[in-house]
Amino acid sequence: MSYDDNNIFAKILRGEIPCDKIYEDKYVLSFYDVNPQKKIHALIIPKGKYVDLDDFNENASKEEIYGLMKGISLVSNRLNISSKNGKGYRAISNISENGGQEVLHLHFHLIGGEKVGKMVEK
Ligand code: DGP
Repeated sequence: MSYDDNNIFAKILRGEIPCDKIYEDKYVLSFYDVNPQKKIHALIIPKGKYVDLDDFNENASKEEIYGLMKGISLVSNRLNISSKNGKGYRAISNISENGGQEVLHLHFHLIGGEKVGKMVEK
């Protein structure tokens, strides 16, 4: 699937739609999910135009991949949910139709602040 510049996260990246920002650097933007599933529900997205994790791993530079992976732990530390300074969290990336992806710009959900519960529905 090709990248659609009109997806909601592209609009957030361009500043056309506001977000509750947690962290930003050259490679990533992190903000709170508009529809939190647990006490803490953050999103982290790469600044580059990637539809999903497969697209990212295939086409992103090493720096972008490193930046996103590092960014996840940076944000978890900032939110005090990491295994080091909190009680842990779940990092999820939904991919395409069977994964239940709604917004077609790669993102990881960082969910924590309390027990997250069952990993998947049966
Ligand atoms: P997914 O199903 O993995 O594509 O999750 C998309 C998430 O994005 C969903 O949890 C709700 C969140 N979301 C959708 N629109 C907005 C928005 O405009 N702002 C913020 N902060 N989150 C949004």
